[in-house]
Parts: sequence; C-alpha cells; structure tokens
Amino acid sequence: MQQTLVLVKPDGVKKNLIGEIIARFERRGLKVSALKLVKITEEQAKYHYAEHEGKPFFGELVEFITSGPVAAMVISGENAIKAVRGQMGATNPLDSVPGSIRGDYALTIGENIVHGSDSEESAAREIKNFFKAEEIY
Ligand code: RTP
Ligand code: MG
Repeated sequence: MQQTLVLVKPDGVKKNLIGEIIARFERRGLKVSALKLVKITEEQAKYHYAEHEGKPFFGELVEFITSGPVAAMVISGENAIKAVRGQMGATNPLDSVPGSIRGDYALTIGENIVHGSDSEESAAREIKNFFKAEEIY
C-alpha cells in the first residue's frame, strides 16, 4: 500500500478536468483518501517544488501553481506512486503517449494539468504540505 499526492493544477481545474482525472485513477482501482480545493500560497509552492529551486523555470513554476485553485488529493493503492505517474504521462506533454492524462489534455511543459509525487520520500513530504493526518482516510 502506498500513498501519493496528486494535484490537478490550475490549468486542469480551469478546463473542468477534476472529475475526469479522478475517474481515471478510480477506474484503475486506486482510492481517493483525501481531497480538497485549495489556492496554494507562495510559501507552500516553494516547499512543494523545493527540488527545482535555482532552476531557470522555478519562478514561472511557482507563479503558475499559485495562479488559481488546485484540486489536491491523496491517492492510495498498491504501487500508487508509479501507477499514478504512468497515468499522468511524461513531464513534456509532447512526449506523453495518447491515453495518458498529459498526452490527452496538454501541449506545453509549463501547463501540464497534473502533478504526482515521484518517490515515497517526496510523497510523505508533499502530503504533509497539504493535509493533516486526520484529513486522510
Ligand atoms: P510535477 O512535479 O509537476 O508532477 O512534474 P514532473 O515530476 O513530471 O516534472 P518535474 O521535473 O518535477 O518538474 C516540475 C514541473 O516543472 C515544469 N518544468 N518546466 N521548462 C522546463 O524545462 C521545465 N521543466 C519542468 C513542468 O511544469 C513540470 O511539471
Ligand atoms: Mg516532479
């Protein structure tokens, strides 16, 4: 059993894709263990994307992820981290296969619809940035 933090990013929320994205995970057999709509603060965004601090795209990344509400959720299941990353598709939507979320709904790397934790360590850190223990079922 693993838990992973998924964000439907501001572009995904604007395109009305929250339900579609959750449905894909649920159809796969993964569970929604926590869920909320939230506007990320700058501080929270910088913590979330700390590994990218100093990179040329960091400023734009923080600006984008704080530009509107995101749907934050904890998705749980066997090998949930890898399963979700597979369903998301490659970081650059142009490299994402059709049938993946980014391959179906995105065209540019800066607005790629969805986030998913990339390791158990990232998942633990990222989940704590969005949810209290009692908010996770
Ligand atoms: P995410 O963290 O959002 O789930 O995406 P990811 O793991 O697939 O990709 P990551 O390397 O963690 O990058 C985080 C986000 O930064 C933007 N990015 N822009 N311009 C660029 O070269 C570039 N590289 C990354 C993307 O929006 C990516 O989702
Ligand atoms: Mg990442």
